[in-house]
Amino acid sequence: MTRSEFASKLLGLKSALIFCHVHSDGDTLSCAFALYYAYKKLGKNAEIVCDSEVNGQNLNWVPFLPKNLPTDEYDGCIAVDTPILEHLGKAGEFFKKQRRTFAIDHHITNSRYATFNYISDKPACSMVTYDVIKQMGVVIDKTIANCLLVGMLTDTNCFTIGGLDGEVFQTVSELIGFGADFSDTYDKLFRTEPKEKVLLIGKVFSNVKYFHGGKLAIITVSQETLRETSADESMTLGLVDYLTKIDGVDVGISILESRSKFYRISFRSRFTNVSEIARVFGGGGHIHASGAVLSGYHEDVIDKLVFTVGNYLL
Ligand SMILES: [Mn+2]
Repeated sequence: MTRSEFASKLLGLKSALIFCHVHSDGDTLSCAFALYYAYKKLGKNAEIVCDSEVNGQNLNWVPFLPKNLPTDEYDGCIAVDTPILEHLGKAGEFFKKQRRTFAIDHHITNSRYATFNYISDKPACSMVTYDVIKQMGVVIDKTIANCLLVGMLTDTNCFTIGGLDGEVFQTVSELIGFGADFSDTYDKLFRTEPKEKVLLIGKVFSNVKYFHGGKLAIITVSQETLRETSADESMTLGLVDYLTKIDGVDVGISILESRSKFYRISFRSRFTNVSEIARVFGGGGHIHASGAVLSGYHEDVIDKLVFTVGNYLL
C-alpha cells in the first residue's frame, strides 16, 4: 500500500487509538505523541495506550502518561514501532479484535499483523511517522516536531550509529524548521538522569566481570540491585553501551534479571557480529547490538554466554 493510500485511510478515521510497544522506548512514544497531536490538530479524538510502565529514565519530555489498556472504542487503532503483535502486550488482544487496524513501522521484519501496514526501512520509526503525518496534510507544529525529534535522537543513539545517510540530517533540519528545539530535547534525553539510576550505575559497574583476556565484559542487574537502589527496569537501558567503551573490550553483555531465573540479555560489540551470538540463544538483532532471553541459574547463564562468545570472538 502506498504512503498516500495509507495516509488517506488514517485521515478518514473519526478517532484514533494509538498503541506503543511494551518496554516502551523514546521512538515508540515519540511516534505515538506526534500522531496524537496530529489527530488533535485535525479536531479528532485520540488516545495513547502502552501496556507497561512508562516512567523512568529520559521520559521527562513525555507530556502525559498513556493508559495501560484501552477503555473506549475508537474508529481505528494504530500501532507504532511494533514489529509483532505480541510486543503490544495485553493491549494486543484488544488490537487484534478491532475492525480497522494500522501499523506504522521501520522494522522490515514487521509481520504485517494489522489490516493496513506502512513499513519503511529508516533508522527511526519517527521518520516514517513524520512522512505519514506530512502526507496526511497536517501542518507540523513545534509540539509535533519536538515529539518526532525524540525518536530520531534515541533510536540513532544521538546520530552515532553506523549507516546513517543524509536523509536523517535533512529530516532533523526540517523539524528544526518547524520549531523543534534541538538543544532542549537533547538536554532532557541525554543530560538528565534520575538519582536512582546513578546509584544503579555505581553498583552495577563496581562488579564488571571480564573474560577471554578482557575482550568480553559482563554486567548483571539483579532484582536485588534494583530494589536496593529503588531503580526500575527502564533505567537499565543503555548501561550495556558503556562496556564496549572499556579499553580492550570487544563484546559487552548485560544480564537483566527480569524475574527469578529469567534474564533479558543485551549484546554490544565493537567488531564481533553479536547478532549471530544472539541467534544461538533464539534472539537476534543487528551486527553490533542484539538481544535474547535466557532462563536458569545465573552462574549457568554466565557459563553459556562466555562459552558461546568464545566461539565467535574475532
Ligand atoms: Mn524504533
